[in-house]
Amino acid sequence: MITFWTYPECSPYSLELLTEGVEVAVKAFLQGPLASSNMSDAIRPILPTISPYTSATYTLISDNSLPTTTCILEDDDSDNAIVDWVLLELRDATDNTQIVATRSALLQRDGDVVDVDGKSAVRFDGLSAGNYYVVVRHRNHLGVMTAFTIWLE
Ligand SMILES: [Ca+2]
Repeated sequence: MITFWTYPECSPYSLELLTEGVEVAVKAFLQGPLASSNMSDAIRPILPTISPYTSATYTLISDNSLPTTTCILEDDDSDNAIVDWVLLELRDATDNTQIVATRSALLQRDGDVVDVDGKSAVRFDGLSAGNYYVVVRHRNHLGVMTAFTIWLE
């Protein structure tokens, strides 16, 4: 599978990787910052460039150390401005208590959960296509899990 990572606003480069993995396109809204149809990005200026989800308080299975950039966090792109970090978990299709993979990701004002480039669907490298439960967690909100498995590739 081919993955493109681009950071057009900050540092214009792209990197092509040949890796196996699955992508997750999730939409979520946090009740705290929710205002009408979008969320407030009021805390965006103070968000860290590294994930706040650490192994001290969360079960982290996959590489969780990918940082974003201050440029992405400073980008006031209306509906796509970053609201906060979230933690995505993929769980086993036959036992949803078993976490298969984790990734920190960014939440946009319009609810899109995106990768650390601020735009792309979140990618879990090294996983085979298949059915997974998808969980979205946030440090100040209750986590949510899909009611059924979702086919990811
Ligand atoms: Ca969006």
